[in-house]
Amino acid sequence: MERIKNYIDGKWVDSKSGETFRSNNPANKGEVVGVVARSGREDVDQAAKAAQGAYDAWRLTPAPRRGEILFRAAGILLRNKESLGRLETREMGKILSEGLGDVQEAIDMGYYMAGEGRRLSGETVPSELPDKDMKSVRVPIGVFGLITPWNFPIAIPSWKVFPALICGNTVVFKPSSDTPVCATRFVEALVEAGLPKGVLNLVHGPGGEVGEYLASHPGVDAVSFTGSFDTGKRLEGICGAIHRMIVTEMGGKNAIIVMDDANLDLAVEGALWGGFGTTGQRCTAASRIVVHRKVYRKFIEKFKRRASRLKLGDGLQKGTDVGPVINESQFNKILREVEIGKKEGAKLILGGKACQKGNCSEGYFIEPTVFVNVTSEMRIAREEIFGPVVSVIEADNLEDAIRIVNRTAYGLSSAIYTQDINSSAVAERDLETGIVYINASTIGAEIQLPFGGIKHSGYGRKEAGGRGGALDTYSRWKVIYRDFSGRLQKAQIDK
Ligand code: UN1
Repeated sequence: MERIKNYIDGKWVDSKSGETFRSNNPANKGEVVGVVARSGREDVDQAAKAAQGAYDAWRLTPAPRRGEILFRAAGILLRNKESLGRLETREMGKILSEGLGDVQEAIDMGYYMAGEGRRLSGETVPSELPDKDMKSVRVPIGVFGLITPWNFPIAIPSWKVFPALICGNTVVFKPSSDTPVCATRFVEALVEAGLPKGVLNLVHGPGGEVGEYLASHPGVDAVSFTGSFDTGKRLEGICGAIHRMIVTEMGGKNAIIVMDDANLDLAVEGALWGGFGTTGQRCTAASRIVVHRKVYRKFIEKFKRRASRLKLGDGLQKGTDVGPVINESQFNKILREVEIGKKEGAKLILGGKACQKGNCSEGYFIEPTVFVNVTSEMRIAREEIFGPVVSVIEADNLEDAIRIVNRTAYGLSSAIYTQDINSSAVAERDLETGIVYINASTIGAEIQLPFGGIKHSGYGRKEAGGRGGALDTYSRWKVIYRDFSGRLQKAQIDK
């Protein structure tokens, strides 16, 4: 059991109140992974003050130098990859290969953003007047409040912290209370890499208190949040009222379309990976499979057969396909949603229950669950469940399938399995989601491109990578005109 502290102004400290909370292993409730500082307002005040104090020196540090620190941090994460991956499995529950993948994403993000330190380019364009030049430069925004979820406990912090830092911002980072140890290990890598004090501050604590206070704090200039729609919308309201920039990345009700000409075995594999990978706890999870009526029965038969063979258990054990869900409240919520699905008339063909057999008896395990004969009006087809529950919906044709996919409040990710190039082109154009996959599942976005959705899935700019993701979110444009003619020149008028 480990004592996990805040990191404020270059020091590891307990919370002012001295209170703590526990982070437990969801596969084995009795195992405490860390005893963690439970912060309150005073701790956030101190962290914001430290971030403000460090801002000028960091903003004026040449970006390539900032990049060198990120590069070293990525190397440290790489060195510790195995132990970090195992920690992810213990603290969050995802199976080891996925834990290692999560760490790899953070390593990739670190190297990628380190390189951006030498490329934070803007534009220089000619002036319409003689002896005058003009350019746009990327400048930092100030102190960023970063709030991250538990489902990608190292990767998502890396999507936010690395770009915020390379652009010259300083940070107050509030990770999920379900995965504070992973977040701390991530911060430790940056500390070991030589990040100056005050540039990155870590504050643990409950979202309702610490996160909301951070988002509204006068010492913070901008906020980036990933988590549920309800919380994100509340934070958008708080920030909107005080004229503060906020980026939110929220839920999804993502769907895979399976056309009658699809490679059906490939589509089944995609649906399994998208629906039950990470125990369905990805905002990109494929919680709906919309199947052409000509292959509906055949798909269900194959999908059920494959899903029923998935092995549930502790993700550290070899051969486990699906780990536990994160905590008791999610466990109860998912089972409630399953009951609602049954009452609404959807047909449950697999799972639907907690699993308490064998090595599942000590954790929050829910059997991979499949509903068929689902219609888009049903709650299970509309609400994000964030667990191992997949709804199969029948469609008449491509247009009908696209209509069904678009008929939710969310718009993060979608996919189509088809061999027809024209069908894929129509889907690519008409699916109302931030990300579209062709012949691949709805999960597994890469960091070199922006990540994020539309409608209830996100607000503001995109996340993660690509210029439109990382850099545009964490910097703003400043435009400079320089007149060296020595006389008054008037644009538009002196032409
Ligand atoms: C999330 O669930 O919040 O595309 C992010 C994916 C992952 C990221 C998911 N790379 O599924």
